[in-house]
Amino acid sequence: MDRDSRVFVAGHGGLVGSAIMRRLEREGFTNLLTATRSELDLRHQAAVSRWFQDHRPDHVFLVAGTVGGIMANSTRPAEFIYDNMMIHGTVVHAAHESNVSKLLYLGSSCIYPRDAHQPIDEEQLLTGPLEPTNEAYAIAKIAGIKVCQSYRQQYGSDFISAMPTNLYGPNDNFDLTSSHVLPALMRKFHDARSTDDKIVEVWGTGSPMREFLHVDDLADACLFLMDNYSDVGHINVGTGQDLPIRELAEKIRDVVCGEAELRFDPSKPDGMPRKVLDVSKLNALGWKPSIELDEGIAETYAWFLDQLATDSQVRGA
Ligand code: GFB
Repeated sequence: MDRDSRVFVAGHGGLVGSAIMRRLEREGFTNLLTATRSELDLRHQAAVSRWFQDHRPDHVFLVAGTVGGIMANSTRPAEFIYDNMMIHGTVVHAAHESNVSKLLYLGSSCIYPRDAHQPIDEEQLLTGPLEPTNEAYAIAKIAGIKVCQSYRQQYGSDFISAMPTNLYGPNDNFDLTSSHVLPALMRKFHDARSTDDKIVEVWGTGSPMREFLHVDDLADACLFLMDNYSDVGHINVGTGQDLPIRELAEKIRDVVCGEAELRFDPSKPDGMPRKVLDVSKLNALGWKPSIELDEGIAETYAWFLDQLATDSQVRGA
């Protein structure tokens, strides 16, 4: 990407979009295009096509969508499938219509079968049934990959797909009903600091294994892929290392509220037993993450405290 390229970050206000914006600004990109939800409803094809005709982006990071943790996915499947299928379709189609030179579409590691062989390589897509707690979202994300591939196949569009593992970092959602595990536990331990019993409820059994990537590492990978990857197949983005939820909870406790006690609630869903990505394809291209989980947790909590102290603009807190 040239520094004067017109770059549209679809979803610039979210966890991922805001990290990509920070990175592009730091790299000296000057023609950054954004649209708030009230300016442009990405689910409406006519509006999206018109916006692309008016703004003429050269590069697009398609990182917009309705996202959430295990509970939001299980209880709001209609929103997850409708919003995401529409957004992926409208943006890719408009990018094709207005001759965007390259588009990067971001999916999720939940596209892989529940019983996938671990670590999960890219070839395991569509080889078995999906995890039921996020099936609707996963189907939309798989459709996004296929939309990009179909436009490449029929029109020669340079549209690529990256599948990140579970993400965390600044600008995450800390609302306990819709967030992912890492911000949820950070918030719960933070709240426990001001209670007498200091008990923190952890959903499920604590045994599911998860992999976590700092969103600044993901942003770095997205820029890297925009410049260095143009294949039809999707590519995994992660650390290749996972840990049980119990250990994650202990790590967060040690940073936020050392004296807190964990209480597991097995009536809440565990979800996928394990989903660690095989990242050898990305590593072979020369990319690796640089932020260790311990460092990332400490830094994210510092950001959370800073936000609370300054303007309280923490989603869900
Ligand atoms: O992060 P999370 O919601 O997403 O949950 P998934 C990960 C694990 O942490 C599950 C447990 O086993 C949860 O039961 N957990 C423990 C908690 N305490 C909590 C808590 O307070 N809040 C939350 N949210 N979880 C999502 C998918 O699955 O991952 C999406 O639903 C997407 O489709 C996303 O792919 C990345 O990893 O289970």
